[in-house]
Amino acid sequence: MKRQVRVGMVGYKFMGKAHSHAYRDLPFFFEPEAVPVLQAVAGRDRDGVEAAANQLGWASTETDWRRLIERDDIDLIDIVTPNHLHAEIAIAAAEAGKHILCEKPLALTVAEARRMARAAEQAGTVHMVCHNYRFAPAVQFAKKLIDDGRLGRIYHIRAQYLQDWIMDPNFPLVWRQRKEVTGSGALGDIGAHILDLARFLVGEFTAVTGMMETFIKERPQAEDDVRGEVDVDDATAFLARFENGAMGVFEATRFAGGNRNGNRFEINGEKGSIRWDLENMNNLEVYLEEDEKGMQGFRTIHCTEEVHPYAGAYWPPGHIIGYEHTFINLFSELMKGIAKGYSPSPNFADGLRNQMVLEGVERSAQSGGWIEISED
Ligand code: SOE
Repeated sequence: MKRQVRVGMVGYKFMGKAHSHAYRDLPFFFEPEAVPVLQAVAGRDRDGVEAAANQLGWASTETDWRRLIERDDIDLIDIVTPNHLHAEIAIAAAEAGKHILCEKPLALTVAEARRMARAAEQAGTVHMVCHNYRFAPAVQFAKKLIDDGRLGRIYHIRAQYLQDWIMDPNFPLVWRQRKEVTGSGALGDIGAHILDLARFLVGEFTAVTGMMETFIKERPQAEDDVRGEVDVDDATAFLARFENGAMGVFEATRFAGGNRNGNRFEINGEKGSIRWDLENMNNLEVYLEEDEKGMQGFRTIHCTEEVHPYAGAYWPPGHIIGYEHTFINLFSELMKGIAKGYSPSPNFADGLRNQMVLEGVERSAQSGGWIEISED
């Protein structure tokens, strides 16, 4: 009998559905060394969490997440709540000896992230942050090309995460729009993703300088129509320096009309360049200086072959996969880590480094200067 990992998930909305789907479909495509079991899902609203459990396939429900921490039939706590609850739940889970998967960004602040990372390390349990986009086969293949030296010295990364879901001034102050719940707006919610991709593909940040903007200053409250102040950024743009001397240009906004989920990057090196776009996620655009003069240009690599990481677990070449499969791929690594006793990257140490860059951009936007991102 394969080892089972009994999951207790806190939350059940958008990420709750993506995570539930990934746990359930993982064994279709991978021979996981540890098999996830949808043991319990927790949510404050009894009717809501019971309906979610029925739809998503969870064996039991709790209306207080603390019960999941107390239960000895739960091995892994999966945190898919709004950001302000991440630290309390993760630290309690670590202290109870549970493994932990936490949605991004890890925390509201560097101080919280540091406490979470320390608690997880002291517990000796497995911990990961759900930066799912690293696990698109094309992104993994980009990492292989870079690590194999195919691009040579890296000069540039320019990354954007463009959305447009709150351009209506009457869109209410949902939790992703309230600093006390989310920490920051576009910066921490979607900027965190492109920061993680930059750390994965280029390396560690050493300094940032940036700006943040809130275009619409007041919105209706989610529970009534009284307008409240918006205290988070609608958009951010910043520059970065990396340990390896590369330069970074980043932009994250929820006001790029027409871009529903435009998570994209281009990396330029001495020997070539690569480009990736989530909205075309199976493809990697590759340019190589070594190509014959007159025949040079970006070529499209369809990352659906055995040679492309994770792609071979799904369908024959050319049968593409989607957003939800990035979670399955990440979860295959999580199950491997739990079976073998290590925390695969991105783990809480990565989450802390990510939080340090986020906070650096916020401090720079206030001070106007460059902020050093030092070793923790
Ligand atoms: C924002 O709307 C959001 O849901 C992010 O919170 C997710 O992390 C991103 O993957 C999609 O957009």
